[in-house]
Amino acid sequence: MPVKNSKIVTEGDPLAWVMAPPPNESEEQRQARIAAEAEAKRISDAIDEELQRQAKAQKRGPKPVKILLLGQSESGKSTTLKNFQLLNTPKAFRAERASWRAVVHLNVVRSIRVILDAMAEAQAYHASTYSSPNTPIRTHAPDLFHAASGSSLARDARAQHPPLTAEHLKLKLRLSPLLQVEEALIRKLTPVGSGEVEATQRTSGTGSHADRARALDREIAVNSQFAWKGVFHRMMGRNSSDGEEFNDPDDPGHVLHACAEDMITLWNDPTIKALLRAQGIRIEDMPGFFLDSIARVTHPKYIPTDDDILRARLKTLGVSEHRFTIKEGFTGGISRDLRIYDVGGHRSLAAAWAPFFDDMNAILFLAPLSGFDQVLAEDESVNRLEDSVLLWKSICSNPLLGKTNLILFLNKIDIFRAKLEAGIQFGQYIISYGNRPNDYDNTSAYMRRKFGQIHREYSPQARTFYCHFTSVTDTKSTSTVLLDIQESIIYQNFKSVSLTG
Ligand SMILES: Nc1nc2c(ncn2[C@@H]2O[C@H](COP(=O)(O)OP(=O)(O)O)[C@@H](O)[C@H]2O)c(=O)[nH]1
Ligand SMILES: [Mg+2]
Repeated sequence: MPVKNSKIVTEGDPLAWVMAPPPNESEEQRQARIAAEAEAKRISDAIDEELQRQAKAQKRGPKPVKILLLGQSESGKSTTLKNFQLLNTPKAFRAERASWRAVVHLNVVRSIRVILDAMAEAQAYHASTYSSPNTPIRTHAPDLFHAASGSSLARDARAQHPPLTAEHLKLKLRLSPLLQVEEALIRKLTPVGSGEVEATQRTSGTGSHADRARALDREIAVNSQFAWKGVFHRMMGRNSSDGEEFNDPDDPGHVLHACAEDMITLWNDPTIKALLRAQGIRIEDMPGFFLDSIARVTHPKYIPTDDDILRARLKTLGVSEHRFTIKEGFTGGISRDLRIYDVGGHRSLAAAWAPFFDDMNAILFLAPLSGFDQVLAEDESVNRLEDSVLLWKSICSNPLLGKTNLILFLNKIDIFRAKLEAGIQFGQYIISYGNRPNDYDNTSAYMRRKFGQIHREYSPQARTFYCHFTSVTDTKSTSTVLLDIQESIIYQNFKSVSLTG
């Protein structure tokens, strides 16, 4: 405690005696002493401040561990984030279940719309060949699901459109209310003023190719800052998490429920299946595929399962940060902050990634192998897998990221496998592969080598290549990989802290 009045010497207080100024102090000495005391106080205060700061920092825990998710649109970034949530905060993840119900419904309606549009195209084709057999077949391909160089194949196949019966057309008519449901759901997800959205209003629907391409290419996108989950929570009954019926009369789920049987009939119809095949459309590989579970997901008491939430597709725009606290044995019981950054949007938003680059502990890069026979929705001249390779190259070679751990997920291997098994030729799209065997083992190993080579050649300095074959819609296998990643990143962080002192 500073001595307030140094002239008073208290008997029996040795400290006061030591601190007391000498009895015959000159003015000069007094000034020097006061200056020395002031300096001592300044130092003491500074130490106190530092101790307080350290105590606060200790309360906050050590520096957070940051992981950035990167990859082209639809590569599986948001799905990976959902896996992190399921792994670290399962209760919070499940509390949001009911909100995902509307997204699943939107996905169902979208798939049905793809079928209805394919039917419209078949009708238009038959009408035109009937009235004028020489009318050339229009081949504008909504190439989301078409072969990159397969337009001519698709054209030949389209000439074999199976004709639709009156029964089909009746089904089509009965399902038309679903289109209004889609609009209602989109309106709820993107209310006026919810910020930047890329709303997919259905075009007036003349059934033209241009309309169809527009409708297929443009997808509803929600700004990551918009609390869309709250919108759907309000629609539920009080006990909805226990399977209580959704009690809002405006709930679009009612129309879906009423249309369920017709949707099932349509999806299982052999002519419709042949029609989709002829047009080169594989709905089962599209994001948000639920047509094999229509009865379940349109049930009035339906609450999405973990798997459903992982399969549900909702495109987000903007960057969102998600925080978790990890308490694991391997951290010695200390809790660590984990922050995951999900970057939504198209390639054009890649510039928005830059500010998040330099202080990341790791970048988790997703490259969906299944995209080998697809082109980008935003640029039909670019093959999706090739785009992933180029993006990977730019991340590897970025000098700002020279010291960042890069973890590669060669994703969507389930769809990749299914495509190879369906006879789609890898070498037809990835020319350098040539005519090597069209099986999973050879093709996947080839791509792993390709990505690894780029990593080796373009990294500013040598670093380890971490690569996993994943299907991030599979929670079980993904959780093992993510746990491993979390642990090793945290461990590395500890290592670097202890090395620097
Ligand atoms: N079958 C399958 N679907 C996947 C896989 N990864 C993601 N998806 C689906 O692909 C769609 C797009 O994924 P999303 O995470 O939204 O991609 P993002 O645009 O990168 O955030 C979603 O419907 C996912 O359920 C996968 O490994 N297998
Ligand atoms: Mg996303």
